[in-house]
Amino acid sequence: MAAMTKPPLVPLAGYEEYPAEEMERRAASFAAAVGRRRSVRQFSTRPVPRPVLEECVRAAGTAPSGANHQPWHFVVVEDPAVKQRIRQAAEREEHAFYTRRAPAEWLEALEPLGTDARKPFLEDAPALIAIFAERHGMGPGGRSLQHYYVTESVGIATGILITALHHAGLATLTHTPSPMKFLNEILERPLHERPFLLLVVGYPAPDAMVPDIRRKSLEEIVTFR
Ligand code: IYR
Repeated sequence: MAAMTKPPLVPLAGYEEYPAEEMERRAASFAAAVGRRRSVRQFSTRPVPRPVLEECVRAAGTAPSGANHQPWHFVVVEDPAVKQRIRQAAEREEHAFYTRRAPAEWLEALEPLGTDARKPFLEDAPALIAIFAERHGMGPGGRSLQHYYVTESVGIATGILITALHHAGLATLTHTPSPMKFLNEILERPLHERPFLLLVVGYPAPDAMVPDIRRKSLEEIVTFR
Protein backbone atom coordinates (compact mmCIF):
# COMPACT_ATOMS: atom_id res chain seq x y z
CA MET A 1 0.00 0.00 0.00
CA ALA A 2 1.50 3.32 -1.10
CA ALA A 3 1.73 6.05 1.52
CA MET A 4 -1.17 8.51 1.26
CA THR A 5 0.06 11.74 -0.25
CA LYS A 6 -1.94 14.90 -0.70
CA PRO A 7 -3.47 14.90 -4.19
CA PRO A 8 -2.38 17.81 -6.36
CA LEU A 9 -5.44 20.07 -6.59
CA VAL A 10 -5.79 22.91 -9.08
CA PRO A 11 -8.14 25.91 -9.03
CA LEU A 12 -11.63 25.32 -10.45
CA ALA A 13 -11.56 26.71 -13.97
CA GLY A 14 -14.36 27.10 -16.47
CA TYR A 15 -17.24 27.36 -14.00
CA GLU A 16 -19.77 30.00 -15.07
CA GLU A 17 -22.38 31.56 -12.79
CA TYR A 18 -25.42 33.37 -14.23
CA PRO A 19 -27.84 35.81 -12.63
CA ALA A 20 -31.03 34.07 -11.36
CA GLU A 21 -33.24 35.27 -14.22
CA GLU A 22 -30.73 34.13 -16.80
CA MET A 23 -30.41 30.76 -15.03
CA GLU A 24 -34.17 30.37 -15.22
CA ARG A 25 -34.21 31.24 -18.88
CA ARG A 26 -31.37 28.83 -19.62
CA ALA A 27 -32.95 26.03 -17.60
CA ALA A 28 -36.33 26.47 -19.29
CA SER A 29 -34.84 26.69 -22.76
CA PHE A 30 -32.77 23.54 -22.15
CA ALA A 31 -35.84 21.68 -20.85
CA ALA A 32 -37.78 22.71 -23.98
CA ALA A 33 -34.91 21.68 -26.25
CA VAL A 34 -34.43 18.22 -24.74
CA GLY A 35 -38.21 17.90 -24.58
CA ARG A 36 -38.21 17.85 -28.37
CA ARG A 37 -36.13 14.65 -28.43
CA ARG A 38 -38.00 11.59 -29.59
CA SER A 39 -36.74 8.06 -30.05
CA VAL A 40 -36.89 7.43 -33.78
CA ARG A 41 -37.19 4.03 -35.47
CA GLN A 42 -37.19 5.08 -39.12
CA PHE A 43 -33.93 6.57 -40.28
CA SER A 44 -32.79 8.23 -43.47
CA THR A 45 -29.70 6.69 -45.05
CA ARG A 46 -28.08 10.15 -45.38
CA PRO A 47 -24.57 10.14 -43.97
CA VAL A 48 -23.78 12.26 -40.92
CA PRO A 49 -20.61 14.33 -40.53
CA ARG A 50 -17.88 12.37 -38.74
CA PRO A 51 -16.76 15.46 -36.73
CA VAL A 52 -20.24 15.71 -35.17
CA LEU A 53 -20.01 12.10 -33.99
CA GLU A 54 -16.53 12.75 -32.64
CA GLU A 55 -17.58 15.84 -30.68
CA CYS A 56 -20.63 14.08 -29.24
CA VAL A 57 -18.49 11.16 -28.04
CA ARG A 58 -16.08 13.73 -26.62
CA ALA A 59 -19.02 15.23 -24.70
CA ALA A 60 -20.03 11.78 -23.43
CA GLY A 61 -16.49 11.23 -22.18
CA THR A 62 -16.86 14.20 -19.81
CA ALA A 63 -19.33 12.25 -17.65
CA PRO A 64 -18.50 11.84 -13.98
CA SER A 65 -17.39 8.31 -13.15
CA GLY A 66 -16.46 6.21 -10.14
CA ALA A 67 -12.93 7.17 -9.04
CA ASN A 68 -12.66 8.93 -12.43
CA HIS A 69 -11.86 5.58 -14.07
CA GLN A 70 -14.02 6.46 -17.11
CA PRO A 71 -15.06 2.83 -17.59
CA TRP A 72 -16.51 3.23 -21.09
CA HIS A 73 -15.64 2.57 -24.69
CA PHE A 74 -17.57 3.74 -27.74
CA VAL A 75 -17.44 1.95 -31.08
CA VAL A 76 -18.83 4.04 -33.94
CA VAL A 77 -19.95 1.75 -36.74
CA GLU A 78 -20.33 3.30 -40.19
CA ASP A 79 -19.22 0.33 -42.34
CA PRO A 80 -22.33 -1.08 -44.10
CA ALA A 81 -20.99 -4.65 -43.92
CA VAL A 82 -20.53 -4.39 -40.16
CA LYS A 83 -23.97 -2.80 -39.73
CA GLN A 84 -25.43 -5.69 -41.72
CA ARG A 85 -23.79 -8.26 -39.43
CA ILE A 86 -25.08 -6.41 -36.36
CA ARG A 87 -28.60 -6.29 -37.83
CA GLN A 88 -28.57 -10.01 -38.57
CA ALA A 89 -27.36 -10.92 -35.08
CA ALA A 90 -29.76 -8.48 -33.38
CA GLU A 91 -32.75 -9.73 -35.37
CA ARG A 92 -31.90 -13.30 -34.40
CA GLU A 93 -32.06 -12.35 -30.71
CA GLU A 94 -35.10 -10.15 -31.18
CA HIS A 95 -36.97 -12.92 -32.98
CA ALA A 96 -36.38 -15.21 -30.00
CA PHE A 97 -37.48 -12.39 -27.69
CA TYR A 98 -40.74 -11.63 -29.47
CA THR A 99 -41.71 -15.24 -30.17
CA ARG A 100 -40.47 -17.08 -27.05
CA ARG A 101 -38.52 -15.20 -24.41
CA ALA A 102 -40.68 -12.19 -23.59
CA PRO A 103 -43.37 -12.72 -20.98
CA ALA A 104 -46.89 -11.61 -22.03
CA GLU A 105 -46.76 -8.61 -19.69
CA TRP A 106 -43.60 -7.31 -21.37
CA LEU A 107 -45.07 -7.67 -24.87
CA GLU A 108 -48.16 -5.82 -23.65
CA ALA A 109 -46.00 -2.99 -22.33
CA LEU A 110 -44.32 -2.70 -25.75
CA GLU A 111 -47.61 -2.62 -27.66
CA PRO A 112 -47.95 1.21 -27.66
CA LEU A 113 -44.48 1.44 -29.25
CA GLY A 114 -45.36 -0.86 -32.14
CA THR A 115 -41.96 -2.58 -32.09
CA ASP A 116 -41.24 -6.02 -33.50
CA ALA A 117 -38.28 -8.25 -34.36
CA ARG A 118 -37.47 -6.44 -37.61
CA LYS A 119 -34.70 -3.89 -37.19
CA PRO A 120 -34.07 -2.28 -40.61
CA PHE A 121 -32.85 0.87 -38.87
CA LEU A 122 -29.67 -1.00 -37.93
CA GLU A 123 -28.71 -0.88 -41.61
CA ASP A 124 -30.52 2.29 -42.73
CA ALA A 125 -29.02 4.60 -40.12
CA PRO A 126 -25.60 5.95 -41.11
CA ALA A 127 -24.05 5.27 -37.71
CA LEU A 128 -24.45 2.90 -34.80
CA ILE A 129 -22.63 3.68 -31.59
CA ALA A 130 -22.04 0.58 -29.49
CA ILE A 131 -21.36 1.58 -25.90
CA PHE A 132 -19.29 -0.81 -23.84
CA ALA A 133 -18.90 -0.81 -20.06
CA GLU A 134 -15.54 -1.94 -18.74
CA ARG A 135 -16.25 -4.40 -15.91
CA HIS A 136 -12.66 -3.73 -14.83
CA GLY A 137 -9.68 -1.86 -16.23
CA MET A 138 -6.47 -3.19 -17.68
CA GLY A 139 -3.37 -2.12 -15.80
CA PRO A 140 0.21 -2.58 -17.01
CA GLY A 141 0.98 -6.21 -17.83
CA GLY A 142 -2.72 -7.00 -18.22
CA ARG A 143 -3.34 -6.64 -14.48
CA SER A 144 -6.98 -6.13 -13.60
CA LEU A 145 -7.92 -2.72 -12.13
CA GLN A 146 -11.10 -2.54 -10.03
CA HIS A 147 -13.75 -0.15 -11.42
CA TYR A 148 -16.51 1.47 -9.35
CA TYR A 149 -20.12 2.35 -10.14
CA VAL A 150 -19.67 1.14 -13.69
CA THR A 151 -23.35 1.03 -14.62
CA GLU A 152 -24.03 4.45 -13.12
CA SER A 153 -21.00 5.95 -14.86
CA VAL A 154 -21.73 4.48 -18.28
CA GLY A 155 -25.42 5.33 -17.92
CA ILE A 156 -24.58 8.98 -17.29
CA ALA A 157 -22.12 9.04 -20.22
CA THR A 158 -24.79 7.54 -22.46
CA GLY A 159 -27.31 10.16 -21.35
CA ILE A 160 -24.86 12.91 -22.23
CA LEU A 161 -24.17 11.25 -25.60
CA ILE A 162 -27.88 11.09 -26.46
CA THR A 163 -28.37 14.70 -25.38
CA ALA A 164 -25.30 15.87 -27.33
CA LEU A 165 -26.50 14.14 -30.51
CA HIS A 166 -29.97 15.63 -30.11
CA HIS A 167 -28.46 19.06 -29.47
CA ALA A 168 -26.39 18.70 -32.65
CA GLY A 169 -29.55 17.96 -34.64
CA LEU A 170 -29.40 14.18 -34.98
CA ALA A 171 -31.98 11.60 -34.01
CA THR A 172 -31.23 8.51 -31.94
CA LEU A 173 -32.73 5.26 -30.82
CA THR A 174 -31.54 3.48 -27.70
CA HIS A 175 -31.61 -0.12 -28.81
CA THR A 176 -31.00 -3.01 -26.43
CA PRO A 177 -31.14 -6.35 -28.19
CA SER A 178 -30.78 -8.95 -25.48
CA PRO A 179 -28.37 -10.60 -25.03
CA MET A 180 -25.85 -8.36 -26.81
CA LYS A 181 -22.76 -10.58 -26.52
CA PHE A 182 -22.58 -10.71 -30.32
CA LEU A 183 -21.30 -7.12 -30.22
CA ASN A 184 -18.05 -8.24 -28.59
CA GLU A 185 -17.44 -10.67 -31.40
CA ILE A 186 -18.47 -8.50 -34.34
CA LEU A 187 -16.74 -5.38 -33.00
CA GLU A 188 -13.71 -7.28 -31.69
CA ARG A 189 -13.93 -5.96 -28.14
CA PRO A 190 -12.38 -7.89 -25.23
CA LEU A 191 -14.70 -9.86 -22.96
CA HIS A 192 -14.13 -7.63 -19.94
CA GLU A 193 -16.11 -5.01 -21.86
CA ARG A 194 -19.85 -5.54 -21.42
CA PRO A 195 -22.08 -4.28 -24.25
CA PHE A 196 -24.22 -1.63 -22.53
CA LEU A 197 -26.39 -0.45 -25.36
CA LEU A 198 -26.51 0.20 -29.06
CA LEU A 199 -27.31 3.77 -30.05
CA VAL A 200 -28.75 4.19 -33.54
CA VAL A 201 -27.81 7.62 -34.95
CA GLY A 202 -28.84 9.59 -38.01
CA TYR A 203 -31.46 11.80 -39.57
CA PRO A 204 -35.08 10.71 -39.18
CA ALA A 205 -36.65 9.37 -42.38
CA PRO A 206 -38.78 12.15 -43.96
CA ASP A 207 -41.92 10.12 -43.23
CA ALA A 208 -40.84 8.93 -39.76
CA MET A 209 -43.70 8.18 -37.36
CA VAL A 210 -43.44 8.02 -33.57
CA PRO A 211 -45.73 6.56 -30.92
CA ASP A 212 -48.34 8.90 -29.44
CA ILE A 213 -47.04 8.81 -25.90
CA ARG A 214 -46.79 11.44 -23.20
CA ARG A 215 -44.25 12.30 -20.58
CA LYS A 216 -45.08 12.41 -16.89
CA SER A 217 -45.70 15.92 -15.60
CA LEU A 218 -43.23 17.64 -13.31
CA GLU A 219 -45.62 17.12 -10.39
CA GLU A 220 -45.62 13.38 -11.03
CA ILE A 221 -41.86 13.04 -11.02
CA VAL A 222 -40.64 15.45 -8.35
CA THR A 223 -41.03 15.98 -4.63
CA PHE A 224 -39.54 19.00 -2.87
CA ARG A 225 -39.29 18.89 0.83
N1 IYR B 1 -35.26 -5.07 -27.37
C1 IYR B 1 -36.55 -5.22 -28.02
C2 IYR B 1 -37.70 -5.01 -27.11
C3 IYR B 1 -37.86 -3.68 -26.50
C4 IYR B 1 -37.80 -3.56 -25.13
C5 IYR B 1 -38.05 -2.38 -24.51
I1 IYR B 1 -38.08 -2.33 -22.49
C6 IYR B 1 -38.33 -1.22 -25.27
O1 IYR B 1 -38.57 0.01 -24.64
C7 IYR B 1 -38.40 -1.33 -26.66
C8 IYR B 1 -38.15 -2.56 -27.24
C9 IYR B 1 -36.63 -4.33 -29.27
O2 IYR B 1 -35.73 -3.51 -29.47
O3 IYR B 1 -37.58 -4.45 -30.03
